[in-house]
Amino acid sequence: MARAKIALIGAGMIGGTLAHVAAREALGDVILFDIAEGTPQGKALDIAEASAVFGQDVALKGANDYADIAGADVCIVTAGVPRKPGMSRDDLIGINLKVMKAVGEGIKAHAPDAFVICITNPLDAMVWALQKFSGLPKEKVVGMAGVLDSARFAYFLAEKTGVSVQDIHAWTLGGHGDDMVPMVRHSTVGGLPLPDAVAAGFLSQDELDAIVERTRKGGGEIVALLKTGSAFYAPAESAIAMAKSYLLDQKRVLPCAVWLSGEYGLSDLYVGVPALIGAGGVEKIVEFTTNDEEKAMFEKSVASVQGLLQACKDIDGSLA
Ligand code: A3D
Repeated sequence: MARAKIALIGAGMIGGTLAHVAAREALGDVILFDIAEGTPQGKALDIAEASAVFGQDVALKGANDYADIAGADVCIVTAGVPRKPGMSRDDLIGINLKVMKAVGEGIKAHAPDAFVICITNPLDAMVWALQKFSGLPKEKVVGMAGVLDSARFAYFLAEKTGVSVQDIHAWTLGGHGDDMVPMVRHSTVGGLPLPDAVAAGFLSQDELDAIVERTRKGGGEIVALLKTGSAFYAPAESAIAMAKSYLLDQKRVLPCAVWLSGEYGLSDLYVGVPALIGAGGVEKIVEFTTNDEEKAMFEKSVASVQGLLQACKDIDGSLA
């Protein structure tokens, strides 16, 4: 059987890491596409040479022409600019919206059957714009943010409680911004919902509150440390988990930015909720029950996303 074809649109920090992980895991042949000449070719050749060490038979190619993504099964989009210290994700909207238009048109022309995962920020608005510009079916265009935000939440919980990350299930919902909603009642340590884990002495309420706050600002913490860009290892791993669920029809339930049409009482926008990803793309959306406090936090986060969508419509009238 032919190997899957994975097109990575954007060959920067996340794009290069995606190529490395996809090749090591032999998920498929990799096309690294970028407007910068030499970067995708150099990274593809470097990883191809590494494949002789890690021993996987996959092909890697760098490209500056969209024709090279033809027939891709999966496209992962990181094209655009990341934030620097002092910037919010929303500051990127003007530049990255134009990039989404070019990328959307490229995918529409050359890889219309692909499952598309957007990572470019501000995420919930960029994935919405990418779906509109590409015209691909809504269940085949998703945004990666929740897997990353939930991974940060899970890691901080593991670090504090001393429980293996494998036995922690953490969930964040809402938009990918500082008002995202870490779902304390739905997240578990060793099977115990977090309020029960506090009662059982795994961590104190103050420690849990601090972890929730650190999760919300987790992206900014890395930006402040790196100074030259934003996180790339964990974002790449997160998108690979989503791509794998699609390619291998794993039907994992992962928090992703997906198109809502009535779920959670919302329509016509992308926002982070648990979604079942299989060979059909987004096959099901899981609706968590929310109490009044969670509902209010979710609504605040959704209002931020709606503000970003309005900003996109103001910049590009074709989106209105
Ligand atoms: P970076 O290393 O700058 O790579 C971006 C690449 O995009 C560069 O190689 C550019 O040359 C390329 N590029 C720019 N314009 C185009 C274009 N029109 N067509 C093709 N390629 C183009 O950034 P990065 O990889 O660190 O981050 C990429 C994006 O992901 C940024 O927008 C980040 O803000 C975002 N990001 C999102 C998350 C989420 O959880 C959603 C996490 C971390 C980063």
